[in-house]
Amino acid sequence: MAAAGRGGGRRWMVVAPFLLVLLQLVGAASAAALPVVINTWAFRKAAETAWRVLQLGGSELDAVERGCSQCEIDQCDGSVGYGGSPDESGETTLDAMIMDGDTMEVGAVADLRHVKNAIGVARKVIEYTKHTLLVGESASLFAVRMGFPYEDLTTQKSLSMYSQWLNQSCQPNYWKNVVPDSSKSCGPYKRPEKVTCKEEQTTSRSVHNHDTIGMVVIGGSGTVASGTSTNGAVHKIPGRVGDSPIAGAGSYADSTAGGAAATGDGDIMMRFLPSYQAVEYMRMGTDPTVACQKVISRIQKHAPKFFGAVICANTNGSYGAACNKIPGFTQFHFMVSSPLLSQPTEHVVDCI
Ligand code: SD4
Repeated sequence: MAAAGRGGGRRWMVVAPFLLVLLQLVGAASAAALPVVINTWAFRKAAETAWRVLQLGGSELDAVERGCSQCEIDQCDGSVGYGGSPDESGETTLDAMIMDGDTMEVGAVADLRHVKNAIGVARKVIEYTKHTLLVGESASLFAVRMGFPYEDLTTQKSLSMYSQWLNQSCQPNYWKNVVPDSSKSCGPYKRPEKVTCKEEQTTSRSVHNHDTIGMVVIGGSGTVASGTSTNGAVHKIPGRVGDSPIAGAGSYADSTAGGAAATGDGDIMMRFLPSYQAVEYMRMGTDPTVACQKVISRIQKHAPKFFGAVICANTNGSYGAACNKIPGFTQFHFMVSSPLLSQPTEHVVDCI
């Protein structure tokens, strides 16, 4: 035994330096897990743009802004940027936010009209105001003062979506308990003389009518930034604002814990502040995938059929996602860029 022990000791002396080098390599590998860029859906060009910005020395906020702007330019899935999701009057309006996880500053715009680069305007809210959220035409005026062009967001596609919707008696829509019966005819709607509370009608949410970009960037030193951009929900009631521009709902960033972003039925999801909640779970040491799953299950308890997904990343560079399983939506695709991947890579999770 003793001889074996001495032999083991000699072997150890030989092996130790190699082991040390190996440990250093492993250390380097985990350090190399940063930076990380993660974004909702398979929006590859947005992921590539954000990653490139970081590689060229841009800040985490720059990466989020440019990545989401890319989707606004590309009109990702028709649900981001101009020419998508016409509201009940046929207009496209935009919601966006950006958050700095170092300073906890947020810039956001909601119901933004006539300006294409919503997340660009949101960034200007951080840079040039002491506010957090600007809305509607007043946000557009602010944007123009910041140098953004004032232009029509309507396209042939959004016009034809709108006229098709009018031709099908404005179905589906987001009204309930009104006269005339909103499940059969167009408005204008009014409150009925006598309120008979009916069961909540199912809304127009289909899996394919909204695919907001939400992005989280964790820089090499652990600085977190996050952001979102969307044109919201198709045929929404004018004035409707979703979860995307709301800090803690659409996204949340805190450089002492991590970042998260949400996509899906904002009218439901924003009631639960899922991005804030996910970051708080990660702060307590919960793995990002589990953090995402936990916020999805919290919403599920109240709204089992909600459409939605969340992405999560912590300051070590670990990441994950989760989604609520409903018919037609059983898997969620998202993009990840990291030094451990040779290129921005599409990931998929099974919904729970
Ligand atoms: C909204 N959450 O306005 C956004 C839309 C979305 O995937 O995320 N679509 O409700």
